[in-house]
Amino acid sequence: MKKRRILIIAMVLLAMVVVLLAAGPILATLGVPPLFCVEGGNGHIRFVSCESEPVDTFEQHTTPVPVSADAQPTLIDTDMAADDWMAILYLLQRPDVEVLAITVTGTGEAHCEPGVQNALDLAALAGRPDIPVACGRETPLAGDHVFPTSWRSWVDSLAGVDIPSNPNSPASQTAMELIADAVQEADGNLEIITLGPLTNLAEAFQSDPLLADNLSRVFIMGGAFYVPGNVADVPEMRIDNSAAEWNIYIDPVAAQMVVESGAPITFVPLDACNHVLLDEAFYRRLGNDRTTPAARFVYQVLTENIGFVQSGSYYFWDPLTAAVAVDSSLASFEIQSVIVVDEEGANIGVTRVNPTGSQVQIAVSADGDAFKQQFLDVLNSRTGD
Ligand SMILES: [Ca+2]
Repeated sequence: MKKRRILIIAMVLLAMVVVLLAAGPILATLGVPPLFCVEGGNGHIRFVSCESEPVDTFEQHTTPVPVSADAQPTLIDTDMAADDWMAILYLLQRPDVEVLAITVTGTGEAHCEPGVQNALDLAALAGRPDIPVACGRETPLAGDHVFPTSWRSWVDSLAGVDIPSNPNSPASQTAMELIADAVQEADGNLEIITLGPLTNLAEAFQSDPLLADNLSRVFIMGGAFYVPGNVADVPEMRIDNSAAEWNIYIDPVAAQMVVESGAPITFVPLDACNHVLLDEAFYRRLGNDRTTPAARFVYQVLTENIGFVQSGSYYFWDPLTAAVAVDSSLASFEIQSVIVVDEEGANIGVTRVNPTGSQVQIAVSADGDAFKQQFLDVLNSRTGD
């Protein structure tokens, strides 16, 4: 009798296992994850928890990014780091942006000579080998702040990624002269997008203060208004300043000069950039969606820098700034009076809201998902009406 009861219980348990195994695939077709998975074989079957494959939350996109029929005259002022490369390619891939010139700031991450050559080569990669490129001065207007040496040599080498060389030479003008020429050419409708320290722009405004009055807008990747800065994040630099952001910190005198120039200014500071993480999910997504030389180049660069991608501290600083310049729906803004602390001391390079300052627009947050979709679409030339 007892044996029979045990046999019945064993049969019931077996039936339950069979039902669960059969139910798994049926439930999976309905999108319900299984409770457990079966591993092994040859008499060594065991039940384990199911490790799900990483699933990207973004769907492949086929609707082209709408673009305006009128191309916006634009000058890119860049310090030619990896996120600058992405921003430049994004802008060059947009038919509604007309890049008149690229000026390289010699006080930024890249040194002048490799920075200019890399900018020329990227322009050629995007089908615009003719864009004039020139570098500016290699020391800040005041002080001696510099980017870490290891960062500089990595970006000078274009992350070790080979792209075809642009046969064109650098422009015969200086960066300052290219800025002045572009202001004149655009006749009051030039946008300048700055992606590095503000040395070039300050020098141009110093040489001709009227330039600032003839700009449609300056978009600045820089500053940190309500969030911590990022210069203290590099241990080997031992910078005791938790509030300054790199681009402003390198040349605070130049930054303050630009802020008070009278030009209409939009800051895209860390406040907004912190909303747009460049993470492994995006990297994988780009890996499955790279149909143009620009998209393939960005994937190669991120592959070379995969540790940073996985670190959780890599943001789309410059690409977001470029995208916000074209599409203001990607961010939300405040109008504030601001200053840059440009005197030596613990707070040098800090950007502050201050009633005595100059009125500017500040991007305080950004739509990360919308940006990433648009960035991928534009890199892959999915643009249209
Ligand atoms: Ca930059």
